[in-house]
Amino acid sequence: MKLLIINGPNLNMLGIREPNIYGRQDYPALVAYIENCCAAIGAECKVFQSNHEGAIVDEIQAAYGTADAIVINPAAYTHTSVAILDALKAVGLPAVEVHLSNIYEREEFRHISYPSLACLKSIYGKGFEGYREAIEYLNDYLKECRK
Ligand code: CA2
Repeated sequence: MKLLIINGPNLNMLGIREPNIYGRQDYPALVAYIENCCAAIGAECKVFQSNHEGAIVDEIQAAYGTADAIVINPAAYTHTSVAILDALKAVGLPAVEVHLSNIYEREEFRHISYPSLACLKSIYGKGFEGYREAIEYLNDYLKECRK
């Protein structure tokens, strides 16, 4: 399985502030965690982070024909981006949305997720562990599809 993992704006700042919401570990620790999860199930992965909506759209489009599935934490774009939703719909790859925090227990503006409309599943409030759950879910899902 070839997985594309996308992290949106400010996730590269993890560990610097708001440890009560996002934890104490930094972004390189998240990347190492994701790579270990993928290695454990024999999956290939590319981890991409950008602070720019268009760059995220470009990366989703580039996954068409090159990746089997997408894990995405669109960060703040979750709550605003129809462009990311449309890109996910356009490529039609199985996708899972992940959030470190429980967006439904936070400010009301975080309760809306546009990309979730193109995702098989949304995982939130589980910290780094949410990425493992997403990776394993997609691995099982693709195995089922290939039967
Ligand atoms: O809980 C999540 O994973 C979020 O996607 C994180 C986003 C937030 O806008 C979403 O509503 C939920 C924020 C990304 C990281 O922001 C930081 C803020 C302060 C310090 C470090 C990172």
